[in-house]
Amino acid sequence: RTALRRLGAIPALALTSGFPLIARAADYTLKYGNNLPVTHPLNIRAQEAAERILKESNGRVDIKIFPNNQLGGDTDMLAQVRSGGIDFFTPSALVIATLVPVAAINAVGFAFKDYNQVWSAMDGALGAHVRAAIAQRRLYAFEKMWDNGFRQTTSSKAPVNTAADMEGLKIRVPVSSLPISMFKGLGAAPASLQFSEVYSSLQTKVVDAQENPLPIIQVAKLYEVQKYCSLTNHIWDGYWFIANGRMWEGLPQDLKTIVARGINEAGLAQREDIKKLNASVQSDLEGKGLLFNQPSADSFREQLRSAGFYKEWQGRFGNEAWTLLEQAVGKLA
Ligand code: X2X
Repeated sequence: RTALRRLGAIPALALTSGFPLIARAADYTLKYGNNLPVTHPLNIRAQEAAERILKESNGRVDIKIFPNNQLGGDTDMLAQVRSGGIDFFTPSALVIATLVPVAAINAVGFAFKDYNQVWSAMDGALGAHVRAAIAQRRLYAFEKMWDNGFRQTTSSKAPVNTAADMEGLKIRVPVSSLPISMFKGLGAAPASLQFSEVYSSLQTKVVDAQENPLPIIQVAKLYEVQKYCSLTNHIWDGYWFIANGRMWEGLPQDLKTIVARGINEAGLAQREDIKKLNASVQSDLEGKGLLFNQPSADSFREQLRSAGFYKEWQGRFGNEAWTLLEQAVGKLA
């Protein structure tokens, strides 16, 4: 990576050949891929972080962002960040759980009551437990998780008011076993699809429903192909900002400090952006024609309990992780 710059090849060529002096190449040109439209706060704050890191490193670290599934869907990007084809990726907890199963623990249905519970768990012992499991796969997870949000249910068919309304619902969920298990437990007919396929699969009625936080429903324009939005708040979901382990270990300590500070502080700002958006996004989406309803969590929780969902996932996550979750949110089953 640094060979050209050490030889001084680029500036010399630029001067002697009469071309205008070009900026010298960074020591580390790093690729970051994600699955969200450029207008989502995750991309806006990541862009700011990249600019700050370029400046604070005096041009040595240049992070290039590839948003909106430009480099492939989540499954592809997860493979690429493992192989080193890309340097950074922000998988949702549901997505990285295909590699690190315990990472789905924050997505247990109806576990978190509010953001105070979420951030004290994810910035505390539960988040540390998950980060350690991610590190075992030779990926580095930055300390501060970024917010996706509480997931809500949209449909082109009918509002969902109680668990009974889930019966037979053809609903898209991320490619991840926890939401499949959960929606089956609720009696729905879930289908796993990459996020890059969601808009078209709703448009062509491959599925009738999907579930995502309101800011995503807004920036991905899902209101164009959905009629009802039920505020089920069934899963809290966040993004782990991860780096390829070999790349991260090879970065000099001073640059690690600059990059980690830039990314973690941008993550904290991004959480605030989502919080502010949450206050206004519903009325924006109502203006675009989406019809809202606010179900109570009771019938869903009851149905999941009797379907054995909590017991099953307690077994799959193991008692250590489950205890950390229950310490944050109270007894689940
Ligand atoms: O795929 C989704 O639904 C999304 C965008 O929320 C995730 O990244 C899991």
